[in-house]
Amino acid sequence: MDIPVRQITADEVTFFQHHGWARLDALVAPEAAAGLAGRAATYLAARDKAGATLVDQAFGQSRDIADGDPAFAALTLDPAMGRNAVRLLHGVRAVRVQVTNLLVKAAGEHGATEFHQDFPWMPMDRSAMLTVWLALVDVPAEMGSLRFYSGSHRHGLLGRSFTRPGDDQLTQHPWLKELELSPPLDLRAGDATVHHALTVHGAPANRRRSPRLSFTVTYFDADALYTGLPYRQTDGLGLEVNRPFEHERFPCLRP
Ligand SMILES: O=C(O)CCC(=O)C(=O)O
Repeated sequence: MDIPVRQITADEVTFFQHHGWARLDALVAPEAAAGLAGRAATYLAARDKAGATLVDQAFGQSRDIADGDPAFAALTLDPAMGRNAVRLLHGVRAVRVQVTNLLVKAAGEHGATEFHQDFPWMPMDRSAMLTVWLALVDVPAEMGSLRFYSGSHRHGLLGRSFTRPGDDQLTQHPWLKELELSPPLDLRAGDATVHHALTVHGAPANRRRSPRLSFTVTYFDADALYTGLPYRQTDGLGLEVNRPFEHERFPCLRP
């Protein structure tokens, strides 16, 4: 299943580097997104709902979806996705896939996604990492499209969230409210947002009856070295500390 991905513009790259996030309208065609939404709904319906973590209360997940599904694999490994990620992550020669995921946020089942950074959990020795969040259905702001604190990616590691109640970034660092909060975004199916792994982001609860469905893929600097930090995804893979992530779990995309 071929899903054409457009090349991002120079203005989008500049906006991302300045703000730590960007909106990428029509990254894929709406018809392609609709095809992916059908597959996503099937996977998400079959997911294990037993989890009761703070993350599980914010959204449901089907992690590593590109490992088993050819359409999501093709999208994840599309050379255009790799080129876009390399351009956004200034100074990076190539990227590897860190993780792919399907997310669902359903009214009545999930609440808001608290404001957090993605990087504090990661066993990489550098923070050049980003996540593309692709709307698979129309996601008006009231369904919980992401919000970002612009420029927060320039404030370094701000600590982990989702470890205990009340550890969202705004509670830990009230000064973040001095930064500009991105506007509520009305996304159409096929539109995406992209955020740096140090950018503080979150999402309100879904206030509509239909579920918010999205696909995410996270890319990181292919030259990053493994630090050995305990992390469920990398534990037991046999990665060597201070060596790159040369492993089939982290396919490399070169522009
Ligand atoms: O979709 C959400 O509500 C949160 C997703 C997120 O935090 C991420 O993709 O990094």
